[in-house]
Amino acid sequence: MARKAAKSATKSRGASAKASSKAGAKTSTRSKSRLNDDIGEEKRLKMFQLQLEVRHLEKRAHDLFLQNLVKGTSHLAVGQEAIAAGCATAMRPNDYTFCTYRGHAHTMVRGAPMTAVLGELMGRECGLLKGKGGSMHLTSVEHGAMGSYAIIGAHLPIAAGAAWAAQYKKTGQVSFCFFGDGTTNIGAFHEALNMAAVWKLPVIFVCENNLYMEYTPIGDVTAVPNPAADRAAAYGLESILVDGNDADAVYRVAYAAAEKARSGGGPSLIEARTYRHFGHSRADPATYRPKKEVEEWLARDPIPMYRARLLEFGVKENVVSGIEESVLKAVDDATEAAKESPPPSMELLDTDVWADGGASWRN
Ligand SMILES: Cc1ncc(C[n+]2csc(CCOP(=O)(O)OP(=O)(O)O)c2C)c(N)n1
Ligand SMILES: [Mg+2]
Repeated sequence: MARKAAKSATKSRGASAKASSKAGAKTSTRSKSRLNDDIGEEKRLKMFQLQLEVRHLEKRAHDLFLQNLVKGTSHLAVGQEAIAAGCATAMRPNDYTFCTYRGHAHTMVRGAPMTAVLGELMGRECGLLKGKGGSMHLTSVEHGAMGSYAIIGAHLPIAAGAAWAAQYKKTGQVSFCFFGDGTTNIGAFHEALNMAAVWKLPVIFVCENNLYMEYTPIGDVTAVPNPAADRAAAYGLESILVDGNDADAVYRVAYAAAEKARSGGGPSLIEARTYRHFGHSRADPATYRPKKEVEEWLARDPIPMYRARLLEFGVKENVVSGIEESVLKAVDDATEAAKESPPPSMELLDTDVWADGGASWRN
């Protein structure tokens, strides 16, 4: 649970109330008040769908790899879906997302089409980057997904730069920057946080603490138990620690942080505790993790927990299973469409490689 921000996030919000009263017709009166709280039914169903989309697309990517249809490596976020879904639901369409090589989830939840994501993983022309980027570089500027960065910490100053541009132009945009626990031990993390705090930039740093940096437990190499939350005070920021397997909790802290950023209150640092179900990358069977630890976290799988909450709050079983079926069908359709797309043609070899380096963009 977030220590402080969740409190401010639970203030009533008109926009979601309107949407949820419409969707509330599907539920019993008894449960209505629980379902249609500050989050509301519509946003909850959206978060459920987003989590499922990420889960099934990533499992499909794994299957396609076993069939030798996905080239190169990939880093799955299976188990971490609630963070992407909760944050995306708190964002406005023109907000920015910066993420790491573990970025399929963060790119998809901004609206990048499934076929284009799977096509990119498979190196096909229909891919987001015409098949020339692959798993670790998913980008969709039109959806606000400003790139997946494979150099640890590299994107934190870039996300702060985008926030500075938004502040300067007074656009009201917020920059969301996702990274892992291991990243908190690298210089760029501290440099970006310091600058962002000094300049009160509208940037939200989200540390997805999945307890491991590659094969090393973060606790073995870090002086404090909560690698991001315990360091926030060094930059004059409040300590925000949230259950990263609970989409509602993530949504609340992300929404509060975005409101604060948009109103000139400066950056936030959110630490979301979670766990990856697979190894670091597909080359890693993850045998270094204690069996009990794995079992405890699998029992806290964000998706079954969220499904149970929806039913408990009064959403009908057929509504929930309808979403599940439609997501599976969408992943099947996207897989077939991506398979039908050819590899990039030779003519594409030198397109989108250089930015227009001329005076047009400098001025
Ligand atoms: C500057 C730099 N150093 C080392 C690496 C190698 N490397 C790739 S992933 C990784 C671990 C990162 O762990 P974390 O930040 O917790 O992210 P997670 O993979 O758990 O999402 C490392 C050290 C790198 N990519 N960049
Ligand atoms: Mg990690």
